[in-house]
Amino acid sequence: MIRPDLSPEVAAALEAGRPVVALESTIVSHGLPWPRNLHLAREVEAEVRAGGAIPATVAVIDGRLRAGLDAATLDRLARADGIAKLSRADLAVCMAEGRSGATTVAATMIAAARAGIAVFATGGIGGVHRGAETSYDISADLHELAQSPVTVVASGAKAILDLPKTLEVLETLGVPVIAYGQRGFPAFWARESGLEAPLSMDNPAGIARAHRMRGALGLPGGQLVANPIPAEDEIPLAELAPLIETAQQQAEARGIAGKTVTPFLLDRLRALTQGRTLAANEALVRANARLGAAIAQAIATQAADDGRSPRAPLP
Ligand code: PSU
Ligand code: MN
Repeated sequence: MIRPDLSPEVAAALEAGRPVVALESTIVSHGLPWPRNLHLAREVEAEVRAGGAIPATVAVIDGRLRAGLDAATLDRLARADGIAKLSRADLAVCMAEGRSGATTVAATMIAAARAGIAVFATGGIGGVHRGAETSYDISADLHELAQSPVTVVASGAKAILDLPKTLEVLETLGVPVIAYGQRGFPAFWARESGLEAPLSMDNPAGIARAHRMRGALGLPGGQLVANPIPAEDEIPLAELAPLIETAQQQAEARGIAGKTVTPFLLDRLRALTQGRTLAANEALVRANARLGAAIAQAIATQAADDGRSPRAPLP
């Protein structure tokens, strides 16, 4: 099986059983505007390091799946010139054609599982879009959570999605959705969505034990850890709701569909909030990188304690 090319630092950490946190690149290439995207990509890596783990940003570069990128490659991804958005369906074609692309949550999970990286931190996962009952727009991220054995730390799903349907699909797929430190399922820019999360945990060691227990049971798939945005950075849902309506209508009016929907809505909301959603987005990704590092550390410690490999079982 093809595994990602690892940077020397990531390879050494995995070999020694030290904690590693995977990071996605779609948020850099397609989720945030230049040059703040490059700045954030670097900051998030620094945050993982400050949390005691090694960052492994994932992308496809000239046909090679890579985990752990040098500065020049991050720069290239941030400029997003000739960089495709790669989910599960796109990955193999992009690699076979020798092209370059940024990985979504789904594609990053595939790479992490094949590298033996147990934990992945990002902003928000894709989910069930509003109007999915007619558009059928449901992110491949949800199915990936049911297939690849990676614990994903995110701030829930963006309120541009249909959150109740997103939770229902995750339940159907058997994905544990664990709110961190509260009962409620967070809504990305807001700490509360008004929905209760199916599960709630409040320490990294417990989440690490649950991750390892899933592997020990032989269950495929990972877990979603939903970490609410830091209180000082949140934008309450009531404030955002009407703006989301507006952005949604603009997307419909322009016939935006498929994989361009999420980037379009994010960009519209940034404009409609004078950049506040962007600042909030940056803050929550940094916080998730920290929590991801703590969970990766706990998994490494527990694995060392019982003398087993810290690597996530391969699918
Ligand atoms: N969350 C963000 N910015 C993003 C995304 C999520 O704050 O750019 C990306 C992630 O890479 C996620 C993808 O996997 O959007 C989902 O896209 P789709 O709905 O097309 O599957
Ligand atoms: Mn979609």
